[in-house]
Amino acid sequence: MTTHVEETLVLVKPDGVERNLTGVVLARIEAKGYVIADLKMLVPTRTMLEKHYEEHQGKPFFEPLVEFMSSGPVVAVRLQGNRVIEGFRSLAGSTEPTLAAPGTIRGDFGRDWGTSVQKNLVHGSDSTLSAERELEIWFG
Ligand code: RTP
Ligand code: MG
Repeated sequence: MTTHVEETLVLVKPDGVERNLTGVVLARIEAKGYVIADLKMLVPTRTMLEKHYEEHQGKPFFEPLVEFMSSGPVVAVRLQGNRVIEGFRSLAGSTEPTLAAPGTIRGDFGRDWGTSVQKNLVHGSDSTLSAERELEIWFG
């Protein structure tokens, strides 16, 4: 497969930061060989989150999600690497920790079992378009 260097936005969500899993997430990212090009910790504003999650506006989990994401500090990472968009999502594992494979971040550390899938530790952009849009929101 040809080299295809991309950038993506990774977030360690408030549950990940609170549970002292920031280091674990960064270690897995670095072990995979990805480059941390920028990194910061912040409590995101409602305005940022409404933009970030605009595709989910109107869904029943939107409000609780915005509430949760603004409940504490988040670590935002600008990540670079070969096919890193898909690659990071495979490191993260399935959205629902119940179904996430062992060896993935959510599979190994996720505890948000059941119907509400909110505290799943990390976010990763899902396409080049999303990555560009989201990096603009979080890093300008
Ligand atoms: P992410 O955007 O966080 O990387 O996760 P994803 O692509 O795997 O999941 P997505 O469908 O984009 O959903 C974004 C986040 O919303 C929360 N969520 N809750 N049914 C629910 O209660 C529900 N569905 C999604 C999760 O925090 C998910 O990561
Ligand atoms: Mg998503």
